[in-house]
Amino acid sequence: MGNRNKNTGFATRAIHGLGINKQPEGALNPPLYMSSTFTFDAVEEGAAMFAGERAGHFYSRISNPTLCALEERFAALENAEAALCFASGMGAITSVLWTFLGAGDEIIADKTLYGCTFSFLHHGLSRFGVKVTDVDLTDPCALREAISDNTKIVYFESPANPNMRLVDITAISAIARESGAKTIVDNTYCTPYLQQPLAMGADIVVHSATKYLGGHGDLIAGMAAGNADDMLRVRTEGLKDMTGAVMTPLTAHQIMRGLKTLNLRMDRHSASAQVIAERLEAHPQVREVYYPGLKSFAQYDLAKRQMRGAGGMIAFELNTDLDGARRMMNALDLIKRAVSLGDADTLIQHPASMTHATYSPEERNAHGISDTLLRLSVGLENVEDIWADLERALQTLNISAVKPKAA
Ligand code: 3LM
Repeated sequence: MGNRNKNTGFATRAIHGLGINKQPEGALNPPLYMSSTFTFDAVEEGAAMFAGERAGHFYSRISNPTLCALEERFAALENAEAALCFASGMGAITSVLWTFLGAGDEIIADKTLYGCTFSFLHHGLSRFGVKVTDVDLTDPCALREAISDNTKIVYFESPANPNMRLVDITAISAIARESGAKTIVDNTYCTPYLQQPLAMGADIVVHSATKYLGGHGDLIAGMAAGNADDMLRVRTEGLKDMTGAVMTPLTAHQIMRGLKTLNLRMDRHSASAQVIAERLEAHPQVREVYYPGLKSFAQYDLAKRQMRGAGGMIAFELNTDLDGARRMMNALDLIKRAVSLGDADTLIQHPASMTHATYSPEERNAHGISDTLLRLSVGLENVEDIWADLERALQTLNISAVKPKAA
């Protein structure tokens, strides 16, 4: 079978990949190769594989046919030459960064990052002689001023976890490229269905596949995509030798199942989040809503330019203090109090004490992460049921504690 799906639509590629490989026994789905090692017909064959002179699988920390099936399918979705699977999103991020950074190099990162990514940069990489510089990448001029010959990587999330700030991927990638640095984008919040950073000039995308790619809250996984040379280096350096953060074949299989409905789920997450964001914005107990699909969102035009839809994540602040916010969250019933995101189930969490507790209070303040910010991952339940739960919980707020809405 040839490369028959190269010009097909996203949903078709999510289900069939590029249609290059026919499965054994006529199976519809790729088989699960639960094998840590692969046998050689002769020692010379093994030696040639170890020397990189012959293609083939010989140990599942390096490659496995089930993982390769997912890698091929995911590369087709990100429009990348190649992709790689990892044991977790952090496994993807650390394997990629360990590959391309060394002592004396600099990484410029946006000010707002997922808590463990921030921690890896500031409490991990920086201990090994890598200079970590935080720059407000929502302002391309700030990157132009900060970037130097030592800068090897420019790294950001868009939208950023948890406050939804967007970064202009085209503008930032162009500045990084002029200076010889690679741009790496964490595309977890959007998935390749809503945003394609590589097409906008980025070099590598990383994902927590734990979220929308898996989509059902039942696995931990990571993915990366980029050009074939970069992905080969990450496979043989960062992944094989430095982290060993290898995905299991069963997880790869579950993610391929998740991908088959990715576009449907993302459309529904986005449509429901739009309704919830608009109703939150109009609610008297809500002070501020940060959602790229709202006209009031500071970067609404940029969102329209670089995202196909606004996604399922909303950040918001209530017209009350932290105790009031906790009371509201504890009153929720259908909506579950949990970290993670992108599941069929709607989840709510408090970044300052949970996902972003890796920042000190001073750092959160300096990095635009308010202590009263709440984060909602809008799931796939009926939107009226999600809203009914929120509206009821908002009513439990003590009216006398309400502060006037900011002008
Ligand atoms: C969370 N986030 O609730 P894993 N990149 C982004 C992420 O949001 C995450 C990762 C990478 C959350 C996890 S907090 C203890 C729970 C934008 C994870 C890391 O290694 O697959 O968890 O991905 O925001």
